[in-house]
Parts: sequence; C-alpha cells; structure tokens
Amino acid sequence: MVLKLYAVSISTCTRRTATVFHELKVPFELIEVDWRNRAHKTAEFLEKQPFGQVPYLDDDGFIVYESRAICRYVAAKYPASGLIPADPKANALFEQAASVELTRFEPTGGKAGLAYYAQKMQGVAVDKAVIDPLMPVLDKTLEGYDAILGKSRYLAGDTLTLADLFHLPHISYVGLQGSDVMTKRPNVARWYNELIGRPSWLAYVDGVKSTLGY
Ligand SMILES: N[C@@H](CCC(=O)N[C@@H](CS)C(=O)NCC(=O)O)C(=O)O
Repeated sequence: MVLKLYAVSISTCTRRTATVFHELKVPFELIEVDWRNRAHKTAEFLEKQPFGQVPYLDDDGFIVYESRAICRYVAAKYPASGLIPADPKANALFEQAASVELTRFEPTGGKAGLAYYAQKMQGVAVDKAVIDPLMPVLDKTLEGYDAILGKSRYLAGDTLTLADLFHLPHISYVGLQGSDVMTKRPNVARWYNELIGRPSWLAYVDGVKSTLGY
C-alpha cells in the first residue's frame, strides 16, 4: 500500500518529508489538508496528530507525525540508503549532526527561514524584533558548521545523511532577505549549494505533489 502523507503542499515540514521520500525513491500520495478551513484543528485530525499540525503519515494504518520522525521511519525501512548509518560510530556522528540541526540550526536559521518564507508565500509580516536577534546567533553557529564542513563533505562524514537533508526546507529561505549568511563561508557555501541543487529538493519547488513513480 502506498504511503499516504496528510499534509499541505506548500508547507515546509511537508517538503522536508517529501524530499526524503524522493531521495529514497519511495512513492507517496499527498492528501491535501484544507488548512484554510482549519481541517487540521478538527477532532478527526487531532485524533491522528494531537497538536493540530501537518504533516502526518499513514502507512497502511500505522500513523506517525513529526516531519523528522516520518523521515527516520521511512529511511529505516530502506537501510541500504545509508541516510541513517548503521555502524555505531557512523550512527553516533549522524545523531550528533541531527542534534545540531534540531537544537542549533532550527531555533535560529529555521525560525528565520520560516518567517521569510511565510512572508513570501502568504504575505505574513516578518516580526523584525523577533527575527533580527536570530541572525547573529545563526552566523556564529555557521562558523562551527564551516569548521565541520572543512573536514568532511557532509555534516556526519563524507556520506549524505538525514541530518543534512533535515536542513532543507528552512535553510533555503534564510537568504530571502538578501542575507549572505549561507554563502559567505566557503565550506558552508559548497554544502548549501549542493543541498539546494538536489533534484529531490527542486522537484517540489512549486509545492509537494503525489509521486507514484520516479
Ligand atoms: N515539529 C513539527 C512541526 C509541524 C509544523 O510546524 N507544521 C506547520 C506547517 S510546516 C503547521 O501545521 N502549521 C499550522 C498550524 O500550526 O496551525 C514537524 O516537524 O512536523
């Protein structure tokens, strides 16, 4: 049975999951949630996703939400992909990088990227009082990224993992206000340009759509 992703095609978390499915060449059906009519706040939806947010995945009746958890679940079904390394040391380095993304990048670059994207897509005003203090913190964080990426091609070594892919979507929107934070350091710029050029990312530039064949 094909995976069913209950989601909003233009949502950034939805793109995170779809990009990983695309990397894995996993077919999926997108079931568009009518969020303008608040379908994600109904009792029926909350039964599946108790926080009233998209996306959630239905794999033949097995429900999982949280975009990163969805990606981990599907990647775990395809261990040969290497997106979650199995070797204990490689796995530890993957978990290290995944933790860096969640605890260092997401609260700064993720928050800023999402705000700029919401402005671009939906005309939602960016609260500069919230966003402006984030950029220097992100800049400092990316100093660390540049050091890591000076020693290896990707964040957890020389092989692409979910930890890199998790940065898409939000990383691609950080520069929307003209910031050069992603491109001013050579190693970060190389990594960033490779990520935003991946076919799995470019496939859904206009929104995620059901993908039954690759
Ligand atoms: N940590 C969650 C975040 C989910 C999330 O923020 N979803 C957004 C779209 S990207 C949403 O549903 N927003 C509508 C709302 O919160 O009402 C995940 O990664 O899945």
